[in-house]
Amino acid sequence: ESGEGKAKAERMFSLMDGFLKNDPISLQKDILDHVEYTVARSRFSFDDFEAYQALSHSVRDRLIERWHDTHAYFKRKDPKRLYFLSLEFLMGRSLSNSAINLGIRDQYADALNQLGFEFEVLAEQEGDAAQGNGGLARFSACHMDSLATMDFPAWGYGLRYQYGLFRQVILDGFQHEQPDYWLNFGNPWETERIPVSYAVKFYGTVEEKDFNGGKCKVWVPGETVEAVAYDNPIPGYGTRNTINLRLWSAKPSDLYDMESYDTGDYINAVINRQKAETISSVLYPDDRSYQGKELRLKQQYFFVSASVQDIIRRFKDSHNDFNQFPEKVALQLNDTHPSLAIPEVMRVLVDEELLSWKQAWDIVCKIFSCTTHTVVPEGLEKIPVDLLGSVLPRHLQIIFDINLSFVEELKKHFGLDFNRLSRMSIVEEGAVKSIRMANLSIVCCHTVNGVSRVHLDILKTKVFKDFYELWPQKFHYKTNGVTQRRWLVVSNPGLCGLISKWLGTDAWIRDMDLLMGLRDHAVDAELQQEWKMVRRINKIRLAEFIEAMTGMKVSPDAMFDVQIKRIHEYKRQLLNILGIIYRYDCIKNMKESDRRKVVPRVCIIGGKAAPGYKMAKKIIKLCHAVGETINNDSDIGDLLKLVFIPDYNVSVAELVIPGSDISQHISTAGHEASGTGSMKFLMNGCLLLATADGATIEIIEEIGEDNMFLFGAKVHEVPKLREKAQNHGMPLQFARALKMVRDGYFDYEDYFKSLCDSIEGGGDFYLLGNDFASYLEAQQAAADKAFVDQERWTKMSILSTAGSGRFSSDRTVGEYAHQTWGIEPCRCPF
Ligand code: OX2
Repeated sequence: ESGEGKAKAERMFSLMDGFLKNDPISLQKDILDHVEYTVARSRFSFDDFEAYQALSHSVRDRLIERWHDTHAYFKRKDPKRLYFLSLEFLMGRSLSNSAINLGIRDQYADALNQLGFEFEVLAEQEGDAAQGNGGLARFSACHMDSLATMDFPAWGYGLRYQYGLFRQVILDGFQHEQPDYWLNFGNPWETERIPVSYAVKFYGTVEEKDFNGGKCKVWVPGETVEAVAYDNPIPGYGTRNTINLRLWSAKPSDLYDMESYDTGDYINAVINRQKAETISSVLYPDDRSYQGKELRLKQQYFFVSASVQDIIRRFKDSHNDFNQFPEKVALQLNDTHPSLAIPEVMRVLVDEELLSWKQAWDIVCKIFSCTTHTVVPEGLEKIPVDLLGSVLPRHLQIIFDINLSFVEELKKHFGLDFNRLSRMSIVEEGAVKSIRMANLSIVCCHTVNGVSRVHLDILKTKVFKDFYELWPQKFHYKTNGVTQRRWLVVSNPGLCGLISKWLGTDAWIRDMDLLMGLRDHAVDAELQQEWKMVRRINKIRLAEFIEAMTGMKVSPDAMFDVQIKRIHEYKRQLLNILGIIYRYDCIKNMKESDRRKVVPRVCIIGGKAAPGYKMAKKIIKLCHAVGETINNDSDIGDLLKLVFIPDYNVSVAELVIPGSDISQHISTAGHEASGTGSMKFLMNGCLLLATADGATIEIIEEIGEDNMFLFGAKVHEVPKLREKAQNHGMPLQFARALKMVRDGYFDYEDYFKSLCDSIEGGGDFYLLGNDFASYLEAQQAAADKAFVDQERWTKMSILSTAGSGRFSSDRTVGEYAHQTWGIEPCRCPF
């Protein structure tokens, strides 16, 4: 810069005190200033919540500082950037994670102590940011953490929902949903960017205009909504890099329908404007069934359109040749939810930037990649053509045009194989003509990634078989991972300290493979002792939590057996509950002398059911009904307890996982694309009781079959077994447990009838009957027996943690960066 600009910059710089300081006095001053000036309370009188608010603003200041530096650095270096588009981000709480990643958690804890507060207690004040459903949304959150930590120049883009995932309230054992108006108490982590806003158009018509001797299309919208950016800094660990998660919120647009004001109906005109905001109001709580709803479509397009405009604006800030676009931009689609980005980029390039169709198409084919999380064809998103044509008329034309060339290519490749053409076409003919979003994504993305090795096999041989035959080179997998920063460092400080002590370094927090070093100490008596101690403290903490949530007292001496995840038939919580019923029945019929040999167990189940998913809701009720009987049976006492933890979310997981002995990942083989819960338990030294499904197959390779409890049918056996299940009866023990439910042993027999029928009358699609015997065996022979031998158990536990390195999202993101996105680290200097 020269002249006036330079003088101004120098003056600004001279007014700066330097970077924010992190010594205890500066931190205390900072917190108190925020109490006074941000929270507007007196520094002489404020409560825990106000202290939390002030504390998080103080942390936020530090995030913003680094975030400015990071983006200034990115701008200067102009590396290829990754844009990660996802309709869901399940971030959970931010305070501890941010303070730890900034490397100043302990300094804050000291500073707060001197003010008479405890960091941990204040951290509990924060609500959960639940802008997503489950695995897919945690995938986004873990990836953001890894991208920042590994210094990748990346941005996350999503939607800022006013209502996150519903709160689950249990009344008389039934799930009820309550809205999660999470912004009620403010959100100190976000920054509203009023100037960063874009008009997003809907409805209307497409007109043809003369242009340069030819024709061009002009979309004349019927509605315009403003997308306003909310920025959420994502700090990396052990680096100054702090990247951005930009979430869009819908606001009425100034361009909006001025006409209605002339009609005299002013009040209604204002109310109508207000309706624009509904686009970003609520997260859809069904995580794998899509009904082609108009609002959902508008949500998808809204966030995609704003993001694409933002990305193109950033590119144009420093480039004027779109041929360079693929060298500077990689766009990652998290499942098919953001796949409208494809026709949107085409539209902007052709209609607005006036590139030729061919030029635009070449660019599109180079920039997009996607991850699919789906295993079954029924889970694939479809949008009815009529709906798409009405909401996004120009996009429908573009999709048709893409499909036209695609079908031509197919004909060249496969000849006139009409069955194949109709299966592969982006447009599905039929009662309701629809657009298949997965087909659109595969056609336009250069890479399609599955989330585990077996998932890719299923994609290649079943779900996308035709496409695999056409483009084998497009299909890859990157086995999922989770971030050890949140799932170990934040949630299990005790174990974390122990690991660092025994490895002699905390470098594993950025390099999880180092955990392998623990293998050398797995049978060391001293480590075993310390390991048990840490795990016991975590169990006590969990027992206290259970008492606080449910009023039930459980003993930390018992084995804590946990299944926490969304409630789904394929995840087989029902198998777990029937196993518990069987165990209960056995204990009940035992002689007193045999009872003494029983390993006491606390079975813990948690998870939400989609509000419209009847079977899943019945499973929740069954869990409560069975718990009611068992927990109040004086014959049973402490030998068996069944606890349902309500309102399972990220923060609950952070508390439950470190305190679990065993965790269950028992989906019918071939149904869980990956599963990431298992990885969190594994890191925390909790043993897995699992089927060989999804990423578990790869976990077995890392830790060995001996260090977990494996059971059940294998993926390739499932189709045959299903046929068999149709024709054969149930194993005895299984039939007995089921009969107890059917006969009303736990009451509500009418309500549970359809649940029982789904197994007995419905051919047992998820093979509960088939897997029951081997499930019980794994539970009794393996788990119960192993638990009695605490030395062996602890060894298995240490080896689980030691073998979890591969399941860090750092590894996953590294593979994506290298193999799919073609991006390099860009580390902001300190
Ligand atoms: C989930 C998958 O069910 C799960 O197996 C996987 O680990 C996770 O995504 C992350 O990849 N919605 N959620 C998922 O798939 C869909 C669709």
